[in-house]
Amino acid sequence: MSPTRTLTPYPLRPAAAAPEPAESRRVLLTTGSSDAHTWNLVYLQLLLEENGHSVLNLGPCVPEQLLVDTAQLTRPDLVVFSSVNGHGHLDGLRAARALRAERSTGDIPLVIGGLLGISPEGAEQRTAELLAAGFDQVHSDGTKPDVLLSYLAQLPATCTERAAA
Ligand code: B12
Repeated sequence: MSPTRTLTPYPLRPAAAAPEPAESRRVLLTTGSSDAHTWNLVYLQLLLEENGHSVLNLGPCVPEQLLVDTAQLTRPDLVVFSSVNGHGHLDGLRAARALRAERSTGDIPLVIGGLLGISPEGAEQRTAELLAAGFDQVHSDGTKPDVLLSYLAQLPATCTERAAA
């Protein structure tokens, strides 16, 4: 007869002290109109939400007009543009120009990161052009997305009445 097995539950650890909730900001998350990658968006959404922010994720291949219309409707505290297919430079220029051309979206903080080009060559020029088009921050290829958390922490909330974008 086989010996009786007793199931021992995992020893319960004392609950870790809950981290201080970050002051919630409303983030509009987008990618370029040519960019079909989605896991970058899922990752960024989870990272931001787990740190207390609300995220409206527009998904892949976002036309510039959809981005502008959504930004007008929801007035986010920050627009995060994520590029992976290497055309972030070109897509990002169009998106920034479209947002900056409208009075109602012209002042919304806007950052871009991920993979902005298809080669390291020309990175400095790409950054300069993206800044000139209206991005407030341009994160070079390989920058960890955690930088968004410190940026969000210093941004004023534009809308305190709604919890989500
Ligand atoms: C899965 C994948 C696909 C899938 C996507 C499926 C899906 N539903 O997402 C499919 C098969 C559809 C695909 C298609 C293509 N792909 Co693809 N794909 C990949 C792959 C293998 C993984 C990407 C991924 O999901 N990573 C996981 C996420 C979580 O990580 P991430 O994308 O790196 O994002 C991180 C950072 O970039 C950063 N980050 C992202 N955004 C931001 C924003 C800010 C502000 C900051 C600070 C940081 C940040 O943080 C994220 C989390 O750490 C990569 C190669 C690789 N191993 O990375 C190629 C890769 C991205 N693909 C590539 C290419 C070229 C393509 C195609 C053009 C291929 C083709 N000729 O058709 C097409 C794109 C079509 C299009 N219109 O966009 C190239 C891009 C080259 C470049 N940028 O220089 C890569 C790098 C492969 C390669 N080595 O050549 N792809």
